[in-house]
Amino acid sequence: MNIVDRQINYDRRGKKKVVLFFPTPAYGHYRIELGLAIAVVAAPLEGKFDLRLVDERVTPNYEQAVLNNLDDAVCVGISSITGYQIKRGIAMARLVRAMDPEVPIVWGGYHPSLFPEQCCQSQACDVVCVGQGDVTFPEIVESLAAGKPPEGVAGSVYWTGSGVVSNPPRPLANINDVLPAPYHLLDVNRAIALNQSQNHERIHTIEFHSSQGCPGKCGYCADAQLYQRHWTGLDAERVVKEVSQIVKTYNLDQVNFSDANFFANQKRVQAICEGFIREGLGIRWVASARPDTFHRFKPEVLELIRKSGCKRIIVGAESAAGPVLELINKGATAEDHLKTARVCRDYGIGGTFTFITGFPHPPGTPPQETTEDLLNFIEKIKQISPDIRTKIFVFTPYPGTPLYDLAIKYGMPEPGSLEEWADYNPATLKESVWVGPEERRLIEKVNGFYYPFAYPDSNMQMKLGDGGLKKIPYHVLHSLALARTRHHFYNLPFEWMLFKTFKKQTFEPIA
Ligand code: B12
Ligand code: SF4
Repeated sequence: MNIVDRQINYDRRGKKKVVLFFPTPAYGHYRIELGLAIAVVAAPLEGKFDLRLVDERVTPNYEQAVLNNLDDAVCVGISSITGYQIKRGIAMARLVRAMDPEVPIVWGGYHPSLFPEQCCQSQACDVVCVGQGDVTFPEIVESLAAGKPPEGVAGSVYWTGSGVVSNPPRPLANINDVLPAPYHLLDVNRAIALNQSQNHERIHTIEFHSSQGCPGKCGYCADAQLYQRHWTGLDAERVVKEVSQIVKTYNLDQVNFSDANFFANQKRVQAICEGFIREGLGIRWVASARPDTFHRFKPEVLELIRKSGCKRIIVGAESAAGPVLELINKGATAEDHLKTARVCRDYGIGGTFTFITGFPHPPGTPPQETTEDLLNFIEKIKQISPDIRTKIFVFTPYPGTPLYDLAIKYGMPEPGSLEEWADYNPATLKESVWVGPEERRLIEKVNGFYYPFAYPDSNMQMKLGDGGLKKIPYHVLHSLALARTRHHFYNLPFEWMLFKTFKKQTFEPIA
């Protein structure tokens, strides 16, 4: 079918349902992080429409949960980031089309926001909500319910039989004007239960989004494109109130902040921590921090961060080589990473430092930093505190970022349609020209096995602790792994092969 053949009907007068679908976001094994995006965009429609939120990972019979509601649907909304989530979104869109070709399909999220026109060229998508959806999506729905396409709805782009129409962009909304995320529209208890049964989580953990955007300009990060380097945070009191509510409602032990940069404003962080302590929340929390700012926090604030339950910060260190840090515009140095590691150690705050290998460089030239170089630097961090987790990722250039443009310049082929983007993700980019198969295997070994065993965190230490014959294998693996990481010798990894045969799951989740 080509684009003009669609049987879409934008006149949705008399329809009452709004169906929102959150496809599985990533290929491979990830813990379930709530699909907050579809809840946030649905919030202003509560009470006016019959809302059906479906998460592929969580909702039982998710296909039927979408398809059974099409007869009375104003539209079906689909959320997506670049890569695998598109694949799953397209699969659902095809089922929707086959069942009822008239229902408009609206896409939103990072990827459609970067390529709205290209998305609308696909049979899987009629309308794109560009950027924040909290105001734009309700306006799209109201327009359809009034019998019209989203003509004039700022921030929307839509297909018509004669081409794609792009409305003017919508200015960024202040996050404080946005309604609280309606967790009750998602099946939170089931997501928690699934994380416990599938991901071996012993505690109740869910996500909270307390700010948006980031003033940073890291060359690989998609955030700047969507939020234009503008950071806004929910007022501290609102964070404390809403977090307290979800903690009580879902009997939570831990809250993971999914903010791009939770620690952007020291005063706000201080007030949030004071609020958590005042309310006696007694939870653990985890959030992302920039390596150049966290170690500059005042000692009394760092103390409050620990006291209020901060179990771990996630630090995007990415590299330790000056030229690479410059290339990626990190705004931090290797010394910043080490200082942040010392602060974590001194204040009893856990840390996960993430690194990236395989940044683009001109064909025929050597990389400015190899995985071996990263491993040398990781050793320095482990010497500061063995409790700090580390993880190396293989670089994937994300569209809308300067490093993506560089990768294209150096010869990376560019996907040309929504369907082609569906196969673009780190797990399938095995042919990445900047990281060979040997290096990939090395990364797999150190991430999932050698570092967790060589430098056991508190979980692993429990297993290594005294008593019982069962501890013996852990002690043997620990000694072997320690010797290997110290001497960078990973050939003939017999213990790793053995481990992989018996244990399906790798150690050390990021949070
Ligand atoms: C939670 C999360 C995940 C989760 C779930 C992903 C998801 N789709 O939510 C998991 C752990 C699986 C994940 C994995 C990865 N992630 Co991630 N992740 C995030 C994170 C931290 C939070 C997303 C979130 O929940 N935000 C809260 C909601 C409310 O905001 P939102 O999603 O932006 O939604 C708003 C709009 O986009 C829009 N909207 C969104 N959906 C919809 C749907 C409709 C119908 C409408 C109308 C509007 C709409 O309205 C919402 C409200 O304004 C973001 C960073 C960030 N802080 O945003 C990165 C981010 C989304 N991840 C990213 C990346 C790169 C990854 C990984 C590749 C990382 C890695 N190295 O492994 C992997 C693998 C992904 C893959 N394709 O294979 C990038 C995405 C870049 C891109 N071009 O898509 C981000 C932006 C990080 C970054 N700054 O670069 N991630
Ligand atoms: S600090 Fe993090 S969120 Fe901010 S620009 Fe860099 S990678 Fe993106």
